[in-house]
Amino acid sequence: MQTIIQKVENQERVSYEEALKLYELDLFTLGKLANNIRKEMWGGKSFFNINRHINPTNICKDICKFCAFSASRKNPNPYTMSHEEILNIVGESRERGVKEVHIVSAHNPDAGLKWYMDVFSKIKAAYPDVHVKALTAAEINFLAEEYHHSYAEIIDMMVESGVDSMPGGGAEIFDETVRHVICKGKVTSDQWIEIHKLWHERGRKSNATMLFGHIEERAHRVDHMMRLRDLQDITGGFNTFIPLVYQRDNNFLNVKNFLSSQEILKTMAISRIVLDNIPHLKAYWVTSTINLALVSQEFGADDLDGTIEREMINSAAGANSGNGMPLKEFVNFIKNSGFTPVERDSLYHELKVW
Ligand code: V47
Repeated sequence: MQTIIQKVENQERVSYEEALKLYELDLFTLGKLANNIRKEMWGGKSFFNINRHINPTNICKDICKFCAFSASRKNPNPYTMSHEEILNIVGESRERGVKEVHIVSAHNPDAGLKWYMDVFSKIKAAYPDVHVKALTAAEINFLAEEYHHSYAEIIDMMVESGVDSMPGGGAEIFDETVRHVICKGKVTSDQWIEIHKLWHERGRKSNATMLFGHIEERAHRVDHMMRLRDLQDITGGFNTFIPLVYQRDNNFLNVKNFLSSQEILKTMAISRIVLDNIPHLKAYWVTSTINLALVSQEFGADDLDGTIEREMINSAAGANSGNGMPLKEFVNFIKNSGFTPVERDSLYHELKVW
């Protein structure tokens, strides 16, 4: 173990086996290693943005067992927003200072490709200064299959319609055996990687998530990180890694054991150590709770996402995020935990130190 610790301290890259072994370290030694990396990269800054999540439809042709958002017998309230509704939300949010809209939908076969794409050009025409982060690799795969296009063609349409960056959703856990159980039939791991690669090749940025704390094992998490690190070596297109803690309510995945805070913090710390080529690590307060997100700042995380305003995917599964977080409260949380809140834009340009 001492050799691995030495390697991390010398900022040498750790292997899959070494990363897995790091889980055996006590939490505080591991945290210190990750915190040193975080401090070297970002000092005491904690980044956030003023953003708004919009989830325009919950009608989905896929059946992911962990999902409580899509309309099903556990959530029998199907909806699809009109473009007018979405534009009104963007306009009102912008008035309140929102600079990014994060738009993610279910895979709705009745909506049409035009419904998915045209809303972005309408947003850009009305509010050119609002950053549009939209369409996960899972949605892109759905649109390509449903409407018989290549990924490259869908990505062309996104660029033409004004999508600025891609969110990291749909990655779940790359290991194929776990994926088969939790989200059979959805975008495969290789497809997810291929889509992000194509997006990066256009000079665009994206994020990468990992859904953990369900039926996966530590080895699957490390494997997930390794596959992302390999792609990032080639493209350099990921801005942020976002570990999403599994939420248990209203879904069809029968998980009995939930992660301890210690295991969540260890996973944050190991991801900071392994993903030496991804600049930011996001503690997504929606799924970790704000308390643990604040603690995560000392375990490698330098980004707390944002104010969000409204969130429907994770809150459907039990997260306390339905109404976002007031800006003042958010900023004070960061300050009171000893860090400097730095408002950023979607591409991590610093806008204001609060
Ligand atoms: O892909 C679904 C996850 C994701 C559950 O890119 C669940 O900046 C926990 O990707 N428990 C969507 N998670 C959210 C997402 C995201 C969030 C914040 C920032 C960014 C970014 C991306 O939510 C899905 C899925 O992995 N999810 N159900 C659940 N029960």
